[in-house]
Amino acid sequence: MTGDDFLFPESFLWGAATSAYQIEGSPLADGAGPSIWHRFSHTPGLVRDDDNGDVACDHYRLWKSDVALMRDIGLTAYRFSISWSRVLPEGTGRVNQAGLDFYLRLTDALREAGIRPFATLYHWDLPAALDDRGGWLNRDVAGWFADYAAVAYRALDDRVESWATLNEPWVVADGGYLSGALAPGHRNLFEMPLVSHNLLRAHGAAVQAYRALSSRPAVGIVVNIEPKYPASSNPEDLAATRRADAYMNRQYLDPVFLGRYPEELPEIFGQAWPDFPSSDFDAIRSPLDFLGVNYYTRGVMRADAAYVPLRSVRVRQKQHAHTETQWEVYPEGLADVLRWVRKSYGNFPLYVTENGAAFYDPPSVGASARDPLRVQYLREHLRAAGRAMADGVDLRGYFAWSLLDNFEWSHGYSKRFGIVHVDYATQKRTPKQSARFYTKVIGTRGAALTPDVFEE
Ligand code: IFM
Repeated sequence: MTGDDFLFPESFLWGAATSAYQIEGSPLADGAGPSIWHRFSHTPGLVRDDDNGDVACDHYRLWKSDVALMRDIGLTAYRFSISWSRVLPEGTGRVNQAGLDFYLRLTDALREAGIRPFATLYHWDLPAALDDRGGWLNRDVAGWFADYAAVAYRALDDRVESWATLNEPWVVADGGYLSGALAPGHRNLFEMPLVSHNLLRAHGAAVQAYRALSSRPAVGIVVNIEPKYPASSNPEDLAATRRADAYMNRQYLDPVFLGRYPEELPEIFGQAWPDFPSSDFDAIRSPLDFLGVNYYTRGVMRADAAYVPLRSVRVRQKQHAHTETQWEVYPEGLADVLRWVRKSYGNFPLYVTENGAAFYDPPSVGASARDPLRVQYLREHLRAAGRAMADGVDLRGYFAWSLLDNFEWSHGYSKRFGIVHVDYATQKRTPKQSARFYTKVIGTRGAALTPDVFEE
C-alpha cells in the first residue's frame, strides 16, 4: 500500500491552524493585559528586525473576512488559540468580558460557515503579570491555568468542537528557559525540568477542570514530535538518539500516558534533575480524548560531547531539501511518528494539529501566488498520513500550518508558513497555489494527491 490510492474518510477534518499572538494584532485592545511575548518582542534585539505582534495579520479586526477566506478554501475545521491575557488581563481573578467576546464572535462565525472550531488554551503567550509572579516556575501556575481554562470552557464549550490544553510544551520549556530564544528568554538548565513539570501539572489540572464541567469527550494536548534516527549503528550514536528522543518527545508523552518520566532524563539533566512528588502524576496522567501531533521534520543524531546537556547533535541530510528554517523535508517521518504513537501509547484518536513549511515564496502577483515547494510538501505529507491510516492509525484530521503568513516568533515576519500570502503593508490576503491545491484535495477526499503535478 503506498497511500496513493487511499481515500480519506468522509468524516476526516480538513483544517488550518494559527495562534493568537502570531496573527491577531491589537494585543492590548479592549482591556487585554500584556503577555510575555508582548514584553519580549518589545525588548530591542530579541526578535529579528525588532518585529512584534502589535499588528501581525490584524486578525483581531479582520476575523470576519478571514472566516470567509477559510470557507472559500473549503476548510472544515480551524485551529486557533485563545489569548489568556485578553480573557484575564492579570492572569488570574478579573475576567475581561470584551476579550472573551472576541472568541465568541469568532466561533459563532466559524460555525455559521460550517467550520469546526478547535481551541488551544495556551500557545506561548503567558500573561506578563503571571511571569512577574514566577510564571511557569511557580507551582501555583497549575491552579492559575485551570481557573483560566474553566472560564474559557464555561464561555465557549457549547461552540468549540475540541480543546487542547497546551501547544508544544517542549518548545515552551526549551526555547523559553534553556536556549532563551523565546519568551521569557531564560537560559538555565535547572529551570527547564521544573518548567516542563509545571506545564504538565497545568495540563493535568485543566483536563480535570474540563471533566468537572463537561461530559463531552473533547479535551487533549498538542505536542511537537520529531522522530529521532541514529546516524550510524555504533552504540554511542544509538544512545545519543535515545537521549534526544527522551528529551524532546517522551519527556511529555510518557508522563501524560504512562505517569512517569523516561529513564534517560536524570542522566541528561544530572544535578539539575529534581525529585518530583509522585502524587503529581495522578493529575498529569488524566485520561485524554485525543492527542494532537505537530510534525515538521526529523532528527538524524550522532553523539557529540560538546553539546550539553544532550551530548548529541543533528547531522544535516544533504540529500534532502530543507525549508527556510533549515528543517529537513522528510514526509515519511510523519507516517513513522503516527505509527510510533499508536505502538507506544495506544490506538486513540489523533490529529495532525500542525504541519507545514516556510519557503521562499516568489513575490506574489495578483491571484497567482505560486508556491510549488509548499504544494509538494503538502502533497507528500498528506500521502504519508494516508499511509499511516491505511496501517490502522486512527487519524481524524489534518491542520496545515498555517492559514496565513504570520509572526514567526524570534524570526519575526521573515519566514512565511501560510497557504495564504499576507501583504503586511496593506493586510491584503492572497491565497497561494498551495491553498488552491488544498481546496482540490479537500473536494476529492485526497484523490487529488495522486498525480505528481497539480494542474490549475
Ligand atoms: O509557528 C510555529 C507555531 O507557533 C508552533 N509550531 C511550529 C510553528 C512553525 O515554527
